[in-house]
Amino acid sequence: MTLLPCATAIAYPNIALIKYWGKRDEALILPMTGSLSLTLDVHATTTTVSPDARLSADAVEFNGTLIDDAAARKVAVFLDLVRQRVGSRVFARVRTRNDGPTAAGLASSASGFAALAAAAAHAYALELTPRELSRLARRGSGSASRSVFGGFAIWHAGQDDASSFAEPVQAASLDVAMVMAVIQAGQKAISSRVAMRRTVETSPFYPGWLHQNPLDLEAMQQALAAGDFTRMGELTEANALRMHATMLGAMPPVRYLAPDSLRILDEVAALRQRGVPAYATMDAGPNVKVLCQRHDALAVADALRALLGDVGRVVVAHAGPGVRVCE
Ligand code: 2P0
Repeated sequence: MTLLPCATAIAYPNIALIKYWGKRDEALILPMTGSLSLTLDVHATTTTVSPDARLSADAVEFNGTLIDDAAARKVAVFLDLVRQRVGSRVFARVRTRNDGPTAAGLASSASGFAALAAAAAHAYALELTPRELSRLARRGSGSASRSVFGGFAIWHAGQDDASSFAEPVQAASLDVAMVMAVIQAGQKAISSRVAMRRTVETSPFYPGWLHQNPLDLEAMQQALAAGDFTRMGELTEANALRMHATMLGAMPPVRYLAPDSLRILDEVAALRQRGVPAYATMDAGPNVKVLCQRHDALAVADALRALLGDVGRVVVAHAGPGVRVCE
């Protein structure tokens, strides 16, 4: 087999409108329920994988610094999956750069593993269809399965490795924006992986989530097909709050939302009162993302900036592309 000298891939984060929270199989990263997201056009991850027969282990560089921690081990375990499939024993140099904050509940693992999957598959000459690439990215991080695709993507829960993949969802319009209020750019206090497990194992509200989430997913698909923005927004905000409610019921409770998160939720409600359709969603961190129509994005961003002052940073994003290999 001829190894290419290196391959670089670029991927973007995605924000789930209908969330993934909880695994059925931790090793294969099979989710309890399906989810649906919007891939963004900001905070890209660019990753280069260079197999090198002289290496005695994978060498992982993150934002210019060689790392040797849990994140580096996750990368090495992921590369093992690729090497097993092509029968290679050659380690690789991995250089990755995040334009946005890392592990702050802003979907850096989604862009990270989507980029790594595409770059590694290319570098080790593993030919994959987009669906197979989505399944591979899922093994690194569940939400990465969705960042393989641009725009709206649905990740089917599936029954097994073969049936759990994401694919694009056709929407009547992509004229939406996601305005992100970054109130904390540092690493989250508890990883989503640990928080999910605790929620599944201890929250008495989790069965309610398992009942409701497929209904929300179905309703969201209908809203997207109909181009019904109001319905999309209502479902987005309700689903996010349902996810946080289920984790608040865990023991010990998992609380990602901070006082500033709630202030933003109030401001989003006030925007709606003033006739601007805007809806909030929050992930595994205190940052709030506001879904609105493209023509309202600057008004929403101005309102959030006025509210936050020096406390945070506001970033306007739109629908972005799927992962691509650049060399
Ligand atoms: C999501 N999140 O649907 C949900 C909503 C956070 C809240 O997917 O354990 O990094 O690597 O599969 O994908 C974040 O969790 O978790 C996430 P793993 P992941 O976007």
